[in-house]
Amino acid sequence: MPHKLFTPFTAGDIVMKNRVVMAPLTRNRADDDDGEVSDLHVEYYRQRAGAGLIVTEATQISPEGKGYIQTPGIQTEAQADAWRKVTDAVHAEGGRIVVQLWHVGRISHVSLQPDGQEPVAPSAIPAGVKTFTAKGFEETSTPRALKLDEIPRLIEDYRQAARMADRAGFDGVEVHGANGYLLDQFLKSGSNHREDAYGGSVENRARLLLEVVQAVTEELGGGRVGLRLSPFSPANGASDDNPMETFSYAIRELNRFGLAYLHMIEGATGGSRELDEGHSIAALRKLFDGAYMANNGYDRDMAIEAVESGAADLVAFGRPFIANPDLVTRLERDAPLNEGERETYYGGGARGYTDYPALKSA
Ligand code: 8OZ
Repeated sequence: MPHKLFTPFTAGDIVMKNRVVMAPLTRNRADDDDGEVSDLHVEYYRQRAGAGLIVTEATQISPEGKGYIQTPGIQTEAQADAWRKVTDAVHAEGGRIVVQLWHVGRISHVSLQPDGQEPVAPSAIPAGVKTFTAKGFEETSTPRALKLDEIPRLIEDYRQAARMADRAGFDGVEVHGANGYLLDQFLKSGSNHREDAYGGSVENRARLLLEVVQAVTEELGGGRVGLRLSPFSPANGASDDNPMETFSYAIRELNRFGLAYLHMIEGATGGSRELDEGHSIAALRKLFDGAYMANNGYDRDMAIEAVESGAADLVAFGRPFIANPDLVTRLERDAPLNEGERETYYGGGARGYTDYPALKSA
């Protein structure tokens, strides 16, 4: 009997050949001017199509949603048509792929924004973290607070991105609601000091997320939409006075959209899985009616156990997929894993991207 981790699973409308997911990984290799992906991306994702599902690197829904150099976009037809080559390659290998829809909010720098403007955020509070710009690693810029009458246009940007995702041939989208970017900035009290309908109470702080999910599910159907959250992660300056309350409310409300899955970063992003007293991923998961995708520091044994016990339906692996294009085969055979080279994680070309070896065929 194969481990359940290696058996098929259907999340909403997305039929996967196994339950190992390639987590979204920012790699900074898109064209910095037009935000288009290239043949290099086609090869990178094709090599990783053994995953049950690939979630692409975070991909901005608009120019103002960009916060790092050389990240791709999914707003224009040209960007969608460039992604089409990626989705065709993954599908030809029997894989499935969704695009992660991203707006960075305050995690940006004026040099990355249209006309050198300030980044936008729920409130004009700097994140106090760094981003990669043309000059290297720079402090993020102080943002300006979005005006109330700008919010409908922002939601339309998500809707347009969902349309372009469909045009590009993606199986669906994952809304990026995690890691201190725009939607997480609205959700969490530390970054949202608004006094209108989008700030203050939990209901108000969750409003933008729910309106974005509504727009995207109207375009694609709930069964083609996933969502990533990081309730307890301090990534990019995120903080909330009462994350159990905030996320219990948001997750209960999300049930009405019939989403394909909920993807949770179970702890500090890329770091500790330990939670504060009273914080519980299992308790939040229990509130969600759909498929549950676990992430953060899983190894083979943890993933097998999580799926076997029912703690998770799907497990997303991030860093191991950088250096192991055939990660699923390696996990199935309990084969050794390649080590990734940090210097080539962010930016560069084929080196450290498409040149990691697969296992030699038997
Ligand atoms: C690492 C570097 C830049 C961006 C995230 C999109 O944390 C990211 C990201 C990660 O979700």
